[in-house]
Amino acid sequence: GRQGCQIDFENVSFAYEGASGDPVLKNISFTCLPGETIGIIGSTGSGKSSLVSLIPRFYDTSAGTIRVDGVDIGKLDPAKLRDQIAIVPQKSILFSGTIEENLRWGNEHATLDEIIQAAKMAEAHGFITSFPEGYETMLGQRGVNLSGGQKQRLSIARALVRKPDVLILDDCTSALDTTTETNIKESLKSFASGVTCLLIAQRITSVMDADKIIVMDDGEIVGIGTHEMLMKSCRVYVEIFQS
Ligand code: DGT
Repeated sequence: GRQGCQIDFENVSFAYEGASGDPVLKNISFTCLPGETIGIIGSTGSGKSSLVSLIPRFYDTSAGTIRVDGVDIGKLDPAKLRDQIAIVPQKSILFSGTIEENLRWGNEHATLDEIIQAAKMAEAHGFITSFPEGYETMLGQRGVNLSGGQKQRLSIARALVRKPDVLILDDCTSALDTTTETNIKESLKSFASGVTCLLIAQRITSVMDADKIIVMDDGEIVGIGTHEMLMKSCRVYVEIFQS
């Protein structure tokens, strides 16, 4: 098993190349301890996806420093860094091929047992085995039609197959009912005890039991704390809660 990483953002700012106007992220500082689950919440366009995309260096910061286990990520080998980090994107990317092939993508050495275990944690094993061909079922143009929620569960399973040190879920439970979402989070707790988890969400209920929650507004952090703390002290958080 892998160990979770510590992630530190120190005064990080970021602007997309060629974009005019205000940077997308302004002076972001926070620490995520190994094994912690951090929720990230904020209105659309507030910078949540941009923030997490800096961790595997999909983009480089304009100012400030990001450290993984104390080391400036600018000094790490990007391939090694990306091997430690799994991001489940907002929009699932599945390819034409079997379910098993799709789940193995990113960890060619995974055994079928490991794939099944990951699919169980992601609440996907049940619907997969309901197909006559099970894990051999073809996806894609000539394959089965999956619902949005089923695609999301396959994407989460694929990330778990990689056994990452850092697991980032970018708003990828939006198409799931709350029971399925809760079940997945429960399994993640056992799998991911030790795994550092960043969880972007629209709904407060998706993040309220995180170790801490980061509240983003217009590229800035306007609150960090537990649900209880933020309900008392963060206007933006309370507004999201009430909406
Ligand atoms: P969401 O996913 O709608 O909840 O929004 P966030 O909070 O994840 O925001 P994000 O990081 O996707 O976008 C923040 C700002 O950055 C927003 O004004 C759109 C802009 N932006 C996002 N991706 C790109 C990109 O690839 N290129 C440029 N130039 N701008 C981008």
